[in-house]
Amino acid sequence: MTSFCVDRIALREIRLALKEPFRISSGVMQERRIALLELTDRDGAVAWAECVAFQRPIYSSETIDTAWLAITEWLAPRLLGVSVEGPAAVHALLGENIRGHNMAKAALEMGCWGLVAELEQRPLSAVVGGVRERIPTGISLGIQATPANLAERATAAVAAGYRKIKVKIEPGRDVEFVRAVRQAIGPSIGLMVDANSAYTLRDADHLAQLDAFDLIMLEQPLGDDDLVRHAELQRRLSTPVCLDESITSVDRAEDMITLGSGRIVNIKPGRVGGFTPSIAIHDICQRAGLPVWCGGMLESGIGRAYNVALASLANFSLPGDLSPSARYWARDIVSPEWTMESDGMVRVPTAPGLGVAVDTDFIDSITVRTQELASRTAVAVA
Ligand code: OSB
Ligand code: MG
Repeated sequence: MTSFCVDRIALREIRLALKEPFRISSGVMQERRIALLELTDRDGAVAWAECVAFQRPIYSSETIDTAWLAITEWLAPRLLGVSVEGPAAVHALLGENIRGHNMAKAALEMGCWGLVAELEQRPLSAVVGGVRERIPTGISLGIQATPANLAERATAAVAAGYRKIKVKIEPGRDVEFVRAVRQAIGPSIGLMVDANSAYTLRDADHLAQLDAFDLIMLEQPLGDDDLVRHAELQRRLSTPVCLDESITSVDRAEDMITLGSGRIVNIKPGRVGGFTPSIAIHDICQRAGLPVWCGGMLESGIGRAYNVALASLANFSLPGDLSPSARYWARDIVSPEWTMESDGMVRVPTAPGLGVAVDTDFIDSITVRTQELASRTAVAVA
C-alpha cells in the first residue's frame, strides 16, 4: 500500500441546478448544493472528492452544513499532516471516538483513495480491486404526477438503453403507477421500486400487491433504522427487499443477513462512511450469496467517478444508479462527461486517478463558499 500525507484540503460549496426536480417520498430536490474537497498530498498530488449529503435531512440526518462542520472541526484535523500507511487505514482513523457523520467521513476517506490512485498512477477501479470493464446502468425515476407520465418516462428510459428501471413510490402513488409502468415496458426488463421509508408494517398486505409485477426488488419500504420490521415484512413478500438507508455500517449489513431483513443491498459509499466499509459490505454479501448494486445520490461527475470505480467490484452484479451526466445537469463539472453506451453500460475509466478531468474553471464559476484547511505542523498531531 502506498503511504501518503494530506497537506492541504480545499473545501468548497458549489450549486448545480438539476435539469428537472427530483421527487422522492420524503421531499423534492431542484438544485444540488454540493461540497467538494480538493486534497493535496505532501508531494503535490491532487485528488478531488465529493460529499453526497443533501441540503436538508430528508434521506439521512446529515446535511451539507453538518458535513462541512464535521469535516472542518473534527475530521480533517485527524488527517492533515499525518502520514497514513494506505487508504484502507483512513476509515478507522476518522471513526475513532467520532460517531456518525458518515458522509463527511466518506468524502475524506474516498478522497484518500483518489489520492493514492493519483500517486500510484493507476485507475481508481484497480486500486479498489475492481474487475469489471463496463457496468450495467439503471435509471431512478422520481415520483411523477400520474401513472401515464411515469410510464412514458420508463418507456423512454428503456429506449435509451437503461438495463433497469427504478421508480420512486409512496402511499397513494404505488400499485397503479407500477402497473402502468410494467404494462408499458413489458415483462422482460428489470423493474424495481424505492419507497425511501414511506411505509409501515401495517402496509404489508398493500405492499404484497407489488408481488404481482415481478419486481427485482422493493427498496427501503420501512423506517430508515429499522431492521426488525423489514425482516417481518420480507417474510410476508415474495419480492426481495433491498435495503438502502438502513445499511449504515458493516455491522448493519451483518445484522440484515442474520435477521433476514432483506436479500439485496444498495451500497452507497457516502452512506456507510467510505470505500473501506463499502468493500467489506460487498465481501460479506458475496459470501452470503446476496447481490449488491451501487446506488446514487444525484452526484456530480466527481462523485460518479468514485461510484463507477466501486461498482467495478465483482459482486456489484445488479445495474447501478449510474446515469450519465446529461440526465442530471446542463453541464457537468468533469470532462469528458459521464455517458452511457447504447446497450446501457457505463465504461470504467482506464486512465490513472479518477479517469476524468475536473473542470476547475467551471467549478470556480459556481463556487459560493470556500475554506482552506492546512496542517499546522509537518508532524502528526492526532
Ligand atoms: O434512495 O436511492 C435513493 C436520490 C435522492 C435520494 C435518495 C435516492 C435517490 C436516487 C437517485 O434514487 C439515484 C441517482 O443518483 O440517480
Ligand atoms: Mg434508495
